[in-house]
Amino acid sequence: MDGLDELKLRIMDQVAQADDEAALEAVRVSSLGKKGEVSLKVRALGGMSAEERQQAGPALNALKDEVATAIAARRADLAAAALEARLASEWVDVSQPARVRRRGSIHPVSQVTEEVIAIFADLGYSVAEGPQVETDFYNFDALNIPAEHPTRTEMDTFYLHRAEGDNRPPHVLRTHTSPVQIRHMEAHGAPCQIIAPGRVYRADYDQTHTPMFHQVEGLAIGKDISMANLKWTLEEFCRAFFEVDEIELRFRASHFPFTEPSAEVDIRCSWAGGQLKIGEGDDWMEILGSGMVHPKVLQASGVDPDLWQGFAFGIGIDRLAMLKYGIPDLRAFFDSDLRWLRHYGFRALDVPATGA
Ligand code: 2NL
Repeated sequence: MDGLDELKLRIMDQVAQADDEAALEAVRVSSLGKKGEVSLKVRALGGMSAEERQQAGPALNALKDEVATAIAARRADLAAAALEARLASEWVDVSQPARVRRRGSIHPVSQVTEEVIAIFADLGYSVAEGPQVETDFYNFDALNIPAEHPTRTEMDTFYLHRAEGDNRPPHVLRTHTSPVQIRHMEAHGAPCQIIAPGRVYRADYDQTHTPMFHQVEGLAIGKDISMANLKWTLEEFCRAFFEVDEIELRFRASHFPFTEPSAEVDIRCSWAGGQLKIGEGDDWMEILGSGMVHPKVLQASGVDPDLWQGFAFGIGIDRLAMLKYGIPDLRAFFDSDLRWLRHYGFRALDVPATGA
């Protein structure tokens, strides 16, 4: 048929020139669409004689097929090229390190907790954990704290709300981690050497107190553990924690319901020039409370006080952090101020830094 070869070349050229999906669709409409050049020629077959139709028909059908095939092939090429371009532009190198400026830091409380755990691990202590919401039995009764003791009042202790007529035993936010140790003795008996670090709560807020703070308690129960073992253990701890070879501790008689005898422990220090130095000078600074576990406390924990005895102590973690790292204000500890966290925070690989 006249001009069919020329038409085919022209359409094929348009297909090859179409460089996106929209241009290719325009070529399809102008050739194979309802009013497209090829379609109009197919329609014209109707007005031809049978002879003419027999000759022109197959040639037109062949052209239609070739054009459709060429358009489909071009469409596939364009789609592949588009995917290729997208993959190139959206490529992410997942092996790149995180951006340095946005790296978080280890909170001083976490740092000191890890240090304390590492030091006591070297002395053979394992870590015990327990709930922060306690019954008044584990928080007070088992520790020989009498019903009328002032620390039990709502002035000092956070009580969980109870609906009218709810007669279950009162629950409190633990005021120390001692209940963790009671539960440990109850579950595992004696002997034991554990520390219990964690959050504790007291209704107190001023310059030196926050309603939530951190404590680590220690407990060693055996057949003949004495005050002498307590003194050595605390000296070893202070040497390692403050990274000072020559330290001196002073035991002052005190009173806690859960220990007998009880002692508050001071460490020799100097504040010359407003700078704290541990182990030298003529000042004494109180750092912890301790004593021999009261027989009634052992009894309440299911440990026979006629067979077993031992010592216990309690230290404030937040204050340890302030002393060791020169942090002045306790309240800033829990403000989540990013500038403070960047200044006093530690890098991940500094945990724990015990100087050992
Ligand atoms: C402080 C120091 C202390 C204990 C905590 C304790 C735990 C058990 C039994 C006996 Cl299970 N004692 N812990 C002992 C002495 C002191 O804390 O200044 N507390 C107010």
